[in-house]
Amino acid sequence: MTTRRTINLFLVTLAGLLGLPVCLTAQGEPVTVTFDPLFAQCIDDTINCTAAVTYDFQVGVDCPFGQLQVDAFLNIFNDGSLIPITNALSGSYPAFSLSGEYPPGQHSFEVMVDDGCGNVQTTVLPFEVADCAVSTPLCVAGQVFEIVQVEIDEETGLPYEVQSYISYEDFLAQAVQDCTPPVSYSINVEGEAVDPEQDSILLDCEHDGTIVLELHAYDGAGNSSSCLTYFLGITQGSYPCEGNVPPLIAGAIQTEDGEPVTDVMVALTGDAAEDYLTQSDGAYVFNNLSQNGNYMVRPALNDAPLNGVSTLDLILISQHILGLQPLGSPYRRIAADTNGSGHITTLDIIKLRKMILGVDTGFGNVSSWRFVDASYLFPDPANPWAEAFPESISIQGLPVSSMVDGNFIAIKTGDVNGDAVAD
Ligand SMILES: [Ca+2]
Ligand SMILES: [Ca+2]
Ligand SMILES: [Ca+2]
Repeated sequence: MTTRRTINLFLVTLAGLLGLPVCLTAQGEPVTVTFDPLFAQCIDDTINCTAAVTYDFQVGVDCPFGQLQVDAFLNIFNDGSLIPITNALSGSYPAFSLSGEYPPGQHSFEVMVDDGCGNVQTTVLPFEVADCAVSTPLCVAGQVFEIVQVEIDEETGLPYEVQSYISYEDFLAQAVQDCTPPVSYSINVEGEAVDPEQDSILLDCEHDGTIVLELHAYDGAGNSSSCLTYFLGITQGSYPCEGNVPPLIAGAIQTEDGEPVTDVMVALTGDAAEDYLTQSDGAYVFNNLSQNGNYMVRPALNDAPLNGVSTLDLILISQHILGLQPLGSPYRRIAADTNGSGHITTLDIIKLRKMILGVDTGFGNVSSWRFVDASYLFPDPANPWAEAFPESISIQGLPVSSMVDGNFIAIKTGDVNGDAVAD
């Protein structure tokens, strides 16, 4: 090559001396740029969501005394704008490298090599940065779930059994961060098919004891990862899971306005004796009873006789007695009978006034709360004493059905406008 270069210089010089036109065209062989195409580079900085890219290429020139010039440009997202990236270029003839941190997408470098002898070569080095992974989710383990839970229907006041769901949210300690959101999740019992759409599991009697679960996380780039967890399923005490479980008696205790009453002592007598104190849901349950057994349920609450009692109640009872504004329901009328005589008279007003004044401290003949079988239909709602209304529920020959409708309407004696506090 040295010889050819010398000859070129000699020919140019000679042409000048002879007065011949000098043709300053490229001398020597064309420039070559060679490289091995890069595979897709995976994000390795999940904070900045970039991949470290190193692109090697080799330059070949046939111009030993020329000033070799190598320029590099970045065509980010292949959008056509060429950004000079001098700092990203390293190496020396003939081996060079381009490097940098780049976001996910299709990009390319452009390398322009000028050998100083008039040979220029522009070469495109395409590359891709990809999101190849999603972080492993962190699972919470060891929770306890009852397979079936008893709830109260708000409209009917009836208790009913519902099957429990578990959600991936019950087991995911914290949301997975990813460079390609959104991250979604699924959950399945270990060994069962993984369905990315399944974000919860309806528990059934098969989920008894320790159940191992897989929680999967998916990023927007189609990657997934998973963690294992487990929960303890409890099927005991649920009818669907225990076909021969003894029947139960259950019910709800609410005011006429549908407010559950707390602290009612519900007494079960008959073939079993048991008490149940209602909580804020006003519900009670007696379990493990005998099929075909005979039982009676009677609620009782005799606290705070002045709860909900005010001079307004005196006025309303007076208006009822005078026929100006009759009390609107059989329950309101029972509430107005403060002396337990079975009708509403001025004696009930006198009794209530004595209590408001503190002369009397209790109703005496009647309890401060009374409870009527919710299924009872008054034959004459204007006269609830037309026949003895049921203040307990009797069950003869308890069937093996899951529930017995043992609901009661609660009445606060003396409170005829329903402002007594039920809980
Ligand atoms: Ca990802
Ligand atoms: Ca009375
Ligand atoms: Ca009242």
